[in-house]
Amino acid sequence: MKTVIATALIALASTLSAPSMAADGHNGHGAMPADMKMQSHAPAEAKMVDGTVKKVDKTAGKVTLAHGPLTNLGMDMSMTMAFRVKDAAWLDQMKDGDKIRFVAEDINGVLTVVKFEPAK
Ligand SMILES: [Cu+2]
Repeated sequence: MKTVIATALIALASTLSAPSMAADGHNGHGAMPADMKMQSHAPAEAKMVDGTVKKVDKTAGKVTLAHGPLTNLGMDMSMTMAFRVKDAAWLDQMKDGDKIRFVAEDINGVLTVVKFEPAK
């Protein structure tokens, strides 16, 4: 039993210290660590937000986006910042000034666009 509790605490500690916790939003299920793990990065929870492409850096695999609030990442206001993209091919579909809709997540400390579509 002691071992089980210790393991659970370690899992909880690493979950809490991981920046990706913010991706879950503040749904208040912190009392159930196992439950939290299962729900992390569920695509259905992610909401597409508007962004404007400022700079595409294919060499670095990054795009700079002016974006609205990304509440799943704890960003409550608009800002301009660089993101990695999950699929490098998306960079070919983006150019300066493009309006897009996207979902970003914190993947091991790297802010990454995990969903993307051109805005109509
Ligand atoms: Cu930001």
